Amino acid sequence: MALSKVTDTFAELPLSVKVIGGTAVAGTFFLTVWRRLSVRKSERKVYPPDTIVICQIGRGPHVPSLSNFAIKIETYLRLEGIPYQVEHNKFRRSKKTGKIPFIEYNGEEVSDTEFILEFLSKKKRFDLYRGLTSEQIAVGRAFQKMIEENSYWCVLTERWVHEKSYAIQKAIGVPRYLWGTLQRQMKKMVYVQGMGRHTPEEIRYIFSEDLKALSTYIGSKKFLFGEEACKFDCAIFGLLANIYWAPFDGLVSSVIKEYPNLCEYCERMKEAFWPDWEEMIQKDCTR
Ligand SMILES: N[C@@H](CCC(=O)N[C@@H](CS)C(=O)NCC(=O)O)C(=O)O
Repeated sequence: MALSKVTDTFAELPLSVKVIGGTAVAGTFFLTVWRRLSVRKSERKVYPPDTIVICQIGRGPHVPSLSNFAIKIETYLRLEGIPYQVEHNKFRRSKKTGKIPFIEYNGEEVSDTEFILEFLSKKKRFDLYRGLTSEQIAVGRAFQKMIEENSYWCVLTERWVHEKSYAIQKAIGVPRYLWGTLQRQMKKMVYVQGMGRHTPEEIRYIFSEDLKALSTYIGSKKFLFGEEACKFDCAIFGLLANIYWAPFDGLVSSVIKEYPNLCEYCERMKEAFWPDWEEMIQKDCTR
C-alpha cells in the first residue's frame, strides 16, 4: 500500500524533477562505489614501524598537492627534518572525519592537520612553537585561522563552484561522470559555510582584505616572524602556493599578483623546503 503510494507520487512528478533526482541518486551511487574501490587499492601497502604515512590526493599539477592542508603537513615535517611517506589516493578519506589529509602511524589514524602535528610532536619529540614568544604564537594563530577558515573558503568556492570548477576536477582526475555530483556537494557545503552566498566579486574582495593584512604584516621580513620559518608559515604557504602556482585562471587567486612580497615569500618557502619541487609537481610522482 505504502509502496504504491510512493510509486504513484513519483509517477506524478514533472519529468525534469525525475531526471535531476535520478542523476543525483546515480551520481551518489557511483561516487560511493568509486571511493570504496580507491580505499581497497591503497590498503595493501605495509610500512616499517614508526613510519609517518601521509594519506592525501595525488601530486600536482603545478603544486605538490592541490590541498593546502597536505602541503602544510609536508612542509612542516620538512622544516623539522622528519622523514615521512606519502600515500596518494584521490578519494580515500579519514574514517573519523571524512577529510584529507590524515596520517597513519603504527596502525593508528590521526586526522586534522592540527591534531596530526600535536600527535607527531609528542611521538617525535619536537616543539611546535620553538623560538616563538607567546605574543607571536597568538598572532600566528590568528593569521593561520584567517587563512584556513576564511581565505581557504574563498579559494574553495572559486575552484569548486564558480564557472571554472571542472578544471580542478579534471586536474585531480575525477571521472567526468562525477563532476556534476561533486560540484553539487561542494555547492551545498560552501552555502552552509556561508562563503557560497557571495558573488565572485564579493569573494575576491574578502580574499583581498586577507592578503592585504598578511602582506602588511610580513612586509620585508623573510618569513612571518623574521629569519626563521615556523609552523604558521607552513599553513600560510599551503594556501599561497596553491593560488600562486595553481590559480586555474581564477579571479580570486589572481589577487596574489598584487602583492609582490607574498609572491617572493612563496618562492622563498619553496626554495627552503622543497628542493625537489619539480619532481613533486608531476602527476605520476609516487613520493
Ligand atoms: N581542519 C582540517 C581541514 C581539512 C580539509 O578541509 N580538507 C579538505 C581538502 S583540502 C577536505 O577533506 N575536503 C573534503 C570534504 O570536506 O569533504 C585540517 O586541518 O586537516
